[in-house]
This record gives sequence, structure tokens and C-alpha cells, in this order.
Amino acid sequence: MKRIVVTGAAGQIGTEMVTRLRELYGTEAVLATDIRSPGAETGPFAFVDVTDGESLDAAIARHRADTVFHLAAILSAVGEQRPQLTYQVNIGGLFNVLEVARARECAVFTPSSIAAFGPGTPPDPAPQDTIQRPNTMYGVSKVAGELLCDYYFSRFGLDTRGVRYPGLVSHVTAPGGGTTDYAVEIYYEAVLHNRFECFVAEGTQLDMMYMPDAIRAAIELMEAPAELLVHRNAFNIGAMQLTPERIADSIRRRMPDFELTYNVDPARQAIAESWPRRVDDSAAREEWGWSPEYDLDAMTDEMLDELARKL
Ligand code: NAD
Ligand code: AKB
Repeated sequence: MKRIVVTGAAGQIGTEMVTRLRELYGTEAVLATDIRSPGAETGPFAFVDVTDGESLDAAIARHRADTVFHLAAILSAVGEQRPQLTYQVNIGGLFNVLEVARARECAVFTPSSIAAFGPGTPPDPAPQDTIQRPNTMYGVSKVAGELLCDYYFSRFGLDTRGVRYPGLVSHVTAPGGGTTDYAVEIYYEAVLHNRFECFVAEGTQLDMMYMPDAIRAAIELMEAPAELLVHRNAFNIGAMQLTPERIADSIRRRMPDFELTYNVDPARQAIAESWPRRVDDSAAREEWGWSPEYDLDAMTDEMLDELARKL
């Protein structure tokens, strides 16, 4: 992995992925791309819409890339508002990335999500290999993406790899319209107003992960010896199982008066309830040594410190 193109580089994951990849491989080695400009100019950037295969191909060829981190996507909540766009970006965009990577001989990292599971999946824990019948367009696109990546590996020998991310918590770039966004917003509101009105219901448990662990997972998977990988494109990875009240309790260690109330959004609640409460990530642990570093309180401490500085 020496010359890298990142799609969706201005997003919640992309911003921090680009920073870390540039620290590891050098600023000029990493071309950030998106349909919107990144907040800060930290190195090479190009406007690339992943639904435009020619422009994607031109960027990858010009950069002489050997690896693509494909992060451009529409997330779950926006996905239910705009299912047709979600299909075009998440499935059409991935197809373009795989086709260009096939022609240009690039390795490809594509994140899937806990959204690739559905109400029929055993919820606690969701096994690595199990029933996947999601009922959101985002989830449908993620299952299709996992299968497409498997197909390009088995049919064309393309080095495709990926993880099923849980909800990601971070302080650098705001999340882009998902269901787990509440777990980010709760920290912003704690720092700004010492209270938070939560759009998912009390007791709703989902897997979550702090962004530094998520970035490290992607890079470690891409650096892992290929012969170790059985589940190439859809490794369950977990770190912590959170409910709104567990996060609030962690915040109250430092802000005892922090107030949590609920105003449930039925659309996002329904999405959350269709996802598992926990994933079994033993395949990732066994095949490439996955292990999270952050627990809830360590994440809370860093989120509150960083947001207090930023806000
Ligand atoms: P995000 O919404 O923050 O960022 C996505 C980026 O893609 C945005 O900057 C957007 O401008 C860009 N984009 C949208 N349409 C595009 C197009 N047609 N061409 C090029 N760029 C386009 O999303 P994220 O949280 O950074 O997610 C990145 C990937 O990780 C996605 O595949 C997502 O499904 C997956 N994922 C994220 C989470 C999470 O909690 N953040 C969890 C599971 C999986
Ligand atoms: C979302 O909520 O849509 C994402 C995800 C879990 O894929 N954060």
C-alpha cells in the first residue's frame, strides 16, 4: 500500500482516515477525493463523483494508485429519505470502484456495516456468517456490496477487503446522516448545553466504536497477509455495546448534572431496532488479530476533552 486514493474523503471516517494514511505513507501518496471539499487543505485533493466511472478512473490513473479506500456512501437515515440515490451511490459507486480497480490492479477497502443485518438476524450476538435480510435501502446496499466484493475477489482475483463497522463515535467531522449519530451528538450537546434530547429510545442497545479504533482496523486489515483472510469483505468488528443511558452515565462521571431526555424519532428507532445488539467478532480476532483499544469511559474522556477544546 504505497499510493492511495480515498473516496468520500470529506466524511466522518474519510477525514481521519486521510490524516492517518498520510502520517503512515506520506502526504503526497494519498489523494483525497469527494464531491465536496474537505474542511482543511492537508494534501492532494480532487473532486470525484463515484457514480461517474470515467472521472474515477482518471483520478486513480493520474495518481498511479495501488489501493483505494472507498468511503463514499449515503448512510442509513438519509438512505430511507433518498433510497434511489442510495442505490446509485452505494451500489453503482462501488461497482465503478471495483471495475476501475480491476483494470488498474488496485486493492480495495470497502466498509460494510451492522446495517447489513436485519430483523431476522440473531441479535445478541450476530454471528459472522448468518441470516442477512435487512429492511433498509442502506442495508440492502451493504449486503450487495459485501457480495460484489466477494465476487470480484473470487472471479477476478481483486484484493478486496472490508469490515462491518458498528456505529462510530468521533469529534473531528460530524456524522453524515446515520442512525447511530445520536452517540456523537450526545457529546456535543453535553459540552454545549449539559443536556441531550435523544432520538432513539431508552434501552436501545447497539455496537459502537471510537474512531481511532475504526481507522486502525481498516489499515491493519489492508496490511494483513492475504493468506490469513477467510472472511475478506465483511468482518464483524465490535468494541462496546451502548445504550443512550450508558453513555449518559459515563458522561456523568465528569458532569454529574448532565440531563438525558427522549424524543424518539420513529423512523430512526425502527432502523436501530432492526440491527443486532452486539456482533460476534471472533473471526476478525482470529484471522488478523483485531482487538479494540478504547472502552466507553476512555472514549468519553477523550470526546469531552477534545470537544471542550474545539467548541
Ligand atoms: P459520511 O456520510 O460522513 O461521508 C461520506 C462521504 O461520501 C461524504 O463526504 C459525501 O460527500 C461523500 N459522497 C456522497 N456521495 C458521493 C458521490 N456520489 N461521490 C463521491 N463522494 C460522495 O460517511 P462515513 O461515516 O464517513 O462512512 C464512510 C463509509 O463507512 C460508508 O460506506 C459507510 O456506510 C461506512 N460506515 C460508517 C459508519 C459510521 O458510523 N460512520 C458505520 C458503518 C459503516
Ligand atoms: C448509520 O447509522 O447509518 C451508520 C452505520 C451503523 O452504518 N453509522
